[in-house]
Amino acid sequence: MTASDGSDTAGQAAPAQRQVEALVIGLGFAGLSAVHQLRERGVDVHALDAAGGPGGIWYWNRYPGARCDVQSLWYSYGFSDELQQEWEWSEKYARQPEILRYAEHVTDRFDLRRDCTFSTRVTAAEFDAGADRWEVVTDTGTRIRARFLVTATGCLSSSRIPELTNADAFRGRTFHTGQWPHQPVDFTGRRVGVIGTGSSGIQIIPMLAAVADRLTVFQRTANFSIPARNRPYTPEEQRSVKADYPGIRVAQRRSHAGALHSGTGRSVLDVTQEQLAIELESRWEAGGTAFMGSFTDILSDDRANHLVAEFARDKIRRIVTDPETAEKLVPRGHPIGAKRICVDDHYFETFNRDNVDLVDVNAEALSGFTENGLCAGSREIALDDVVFATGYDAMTGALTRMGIRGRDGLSLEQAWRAGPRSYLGIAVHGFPNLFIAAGPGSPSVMVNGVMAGEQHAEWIADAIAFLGANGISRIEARRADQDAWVQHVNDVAAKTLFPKANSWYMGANVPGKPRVFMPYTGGFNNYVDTCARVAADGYAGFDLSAQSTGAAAARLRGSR
Ligand code: NA7
Repeated sequence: MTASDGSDTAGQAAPAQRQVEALVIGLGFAGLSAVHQLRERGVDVHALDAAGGPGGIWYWNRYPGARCDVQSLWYSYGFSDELQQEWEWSEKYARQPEILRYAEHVTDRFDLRRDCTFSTRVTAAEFDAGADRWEVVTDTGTRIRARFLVTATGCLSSSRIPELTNADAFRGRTFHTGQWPHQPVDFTGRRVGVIGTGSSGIQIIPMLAAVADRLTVFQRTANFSIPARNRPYTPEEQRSVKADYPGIRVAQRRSHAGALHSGTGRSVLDVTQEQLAIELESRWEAGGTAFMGSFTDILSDDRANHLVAEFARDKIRRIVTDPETAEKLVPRGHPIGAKRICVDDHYFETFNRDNVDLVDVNAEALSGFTENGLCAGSREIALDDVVFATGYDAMTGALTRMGIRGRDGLSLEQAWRAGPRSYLGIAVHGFPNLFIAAGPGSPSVMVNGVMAGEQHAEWIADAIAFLGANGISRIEARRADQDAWVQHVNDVAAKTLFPKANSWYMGANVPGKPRVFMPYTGGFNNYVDTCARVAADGYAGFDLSAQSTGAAAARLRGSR
């Protein structure tokens, strides 16, 4: 087991046979928070993670240039005022090592490690309907029986490497951004290829270009990206946020995406061309995703979106000096923001370097490896290293690969064959006592990830504590309420431009994956309210029962 500094990390060895009230799978921000919240409520909890330490996505994504695109002072936990007061973020958009240090700090500060087992992957989880318990098996041979299963396996944790022929023949090195080695990798003087121009590609490409002899970028879809304009936080900025942190956390939960960007509150179509240009220019200069929050209808009106997209396209044409390369880099065919907007540090400028080439794989298809590199169209491109920045089987991949079987032997993979269906993104009909943190059907990837994870962890911990206190051994989402929620998720997505792009939000990046828009776009604020209402109504939309007679549940419902 290796930590960010290369040293071993300690966690508890999971006993070969164990029984707990709640088993948490995954120790990224949602899982860490779930362990803490459950423990605070007196629930006997244990947690597992396939990684050698905590941090989830920030444990795995150690590639050069990896950093967050949400402001650090917002991308952090609010459950402990001492924690948020004592932790100092160095930069507006923290780098991966700093975020990983934060995750490790939280793990140690709240003594979570004693309930965590690392380097252990769940290979099967079956619901024992006779006992109202999950029977979980891991790759280390451990078996754990748990009343409640809490998956916190991340939306972007199941990495994808496209099938390219002859991969075994390649004599160079290959990497995936989401499975980066723990020790620094030296690319100095090498011929490097990067496949993929999503957020990860856009972050790593400038870093590699600075050291490689030649960098060849293989692009399938040109992406919109806003300059990050990252910088150190000033002591004054830190002080002013810390002085009002509790208020800021409330405001984050009252916001659409868990961030506090203020927009103009106006439609793109209600302002003059000049006003539009001034507003977008100032946001482009300020940097970051606040650009997308400038007007109310960028993600809901085609005409509004087109005007903003044209502004961003024009920027690319101005930055990139070779017109042919610029045209290749200009995104077409999807609305700006409908694929996740990227935030960069001199990405487009990188293509002005003499040592950088851009290959459009639509024009020159990537057919496979040779001993010496990659074949694109009719040519062989000699490479020493190939970096896959090719993304993830997002949102469902980690869940459907875990061998989860609910009531009547139904596998989650089967249940979601036509696309994920859930109640609130938290629970699935047919899978009693399973809680999913940041699941499909919840705001998850549309929201500041720490906030989304923390809110789910709290809600799930409250639910489990409530069930325990009331002698309820089984909770299951009702089919009708799940259907209504799925319909609502689809309805709100249909009012946006998101479904118009072939994005990983839609499952479009994985061949054969059903095209379903997976996250909830109705706003974090509305979602938080809905979850609170469901809990206040005695977990409306769920069937609750006690193992032996159901009497406890009947008593409980009667008392409300
Ligand atoms: P993304 O955003 O899924 O990007 C993956 C990129 O890889 C994207 O440009 C893909 O093109 C490209 N890709 C995938 N498969 C291929 C093949 N077979 N050939 C060529 N190019 C390919 O993943 P990231 O890791 O960058 O970002 C994921 C999220 O992590 C990000 O949104 C942040 O939230 C953090 P495509 O667009 O599918 O045509």
